[in-house]
Amino acid sequence: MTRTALITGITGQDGAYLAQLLLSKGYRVHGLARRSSTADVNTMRLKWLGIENDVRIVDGNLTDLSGLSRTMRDVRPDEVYNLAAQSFVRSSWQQPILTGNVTGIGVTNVLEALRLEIPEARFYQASSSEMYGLIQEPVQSETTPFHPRSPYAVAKVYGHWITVNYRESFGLHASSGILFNHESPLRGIEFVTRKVTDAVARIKKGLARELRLGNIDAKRDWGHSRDYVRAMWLMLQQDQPDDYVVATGRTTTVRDMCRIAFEHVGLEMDDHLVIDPDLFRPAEVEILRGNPAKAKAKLGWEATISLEEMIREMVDADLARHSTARR
Ligand code: NAP
Ligand code: G4F
Repeated sequence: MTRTALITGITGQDGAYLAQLLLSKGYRVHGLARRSSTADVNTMRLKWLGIENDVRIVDGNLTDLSGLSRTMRDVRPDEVYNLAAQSFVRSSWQQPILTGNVTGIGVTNVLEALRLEIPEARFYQASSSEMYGLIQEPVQSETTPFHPRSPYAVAKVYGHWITVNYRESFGLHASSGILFNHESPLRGIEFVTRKVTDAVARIKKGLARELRLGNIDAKRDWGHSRDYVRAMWLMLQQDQPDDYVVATGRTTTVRDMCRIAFEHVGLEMDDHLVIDPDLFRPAEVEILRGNPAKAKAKLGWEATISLEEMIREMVDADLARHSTARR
């Protein structure tokens, strides 16, 4: 039997890689996408992976329960992956209410639509290591208490607990992946890794001279999106729903990640890096480091792509983009 999946946020980084993974496993893939006047740009990531004609896009928004219910009824997915969110931490101070409505309450909208229309379907929620915020343990696991530090993280804590609550209240097969930072050549340009690799490529090509960053002492546990979407799928193949940390277990400063990118093209980071106080955040998550032991033991999941390999892949992709882009 061909299985059917619905991915909210299919136009985002993870949505694109997850769609590619599910298609390779023979799934019929539907993706919820919000209507946009720039639909051609919106599907840029699916085009990059060469799968834009293999998925069916459904119009919808996480804030619109009636549309979500209709979609569940029409598509009748076996698996629902809720990846849609206002996902940029910095924007969440500028748009706290929108972030709460989409990243928080939006999860309840998807769960309600699922519970009322297709309660037998399996559900994945994209939880985040940002929920640990002001960390309560040096290495964070599924049992580490949360202390969110941004409106985004507060909304994700809500989304996480409503997922647990629907599992416990209604017996839904609802799992939550607490994913640490993961990146790729398809990462949005506003996030720090892609901002760095894009700037390095432009500097190398003579299109720019400097890179402006905020807090380069912050540390993150960075993995690759291609590895992390595999963990999402594995969670929904288990007999029992559960929560899992997905991480590499290694933490690196923004400064050292940046140095890897500059070194790859033979440039000196200190010749180009400028610290801009305006890019510091009202409250910072200084350090994250995850313990993926449960994912390894129960899902057989492990990260396979190192930070160095990933940053080099991203720089090469940005160099290629700037070779073909019009100046
Ligand atoms: P992303 O590239 O920013 O993608 C977000 C997706 O959500 C996009 O497809 C976006 O559509 C969609 N979206 C935003 N608002 C929406 C709304 N109101 N209704 C419907 N769709 C909406 O994020 P990502 O990196 O792929 O991350 C996927 C999920 O994992 C997110 O929930 C994120 O918060 C979470 N997460 C990410 C990481 C990470 O390091 N990447 C780590 C932990 C958790 P448009 O294309 O129209 O903007
Ligand atoms: O790349 P970032 O914007 O990612 P952040 O805030 O860690 O959030 C990402 O990962 C979360 C998982 O932990 C996801 F839930 C979330 O959706 C998103 O995908 O920033 C990383 C670090 C921060 O400490 C930030 O202050 O880099 C620091 N940074 C320093 N200069 C910068 C910059 N970040 C950005 N985006 N831009 C800068 O110029």
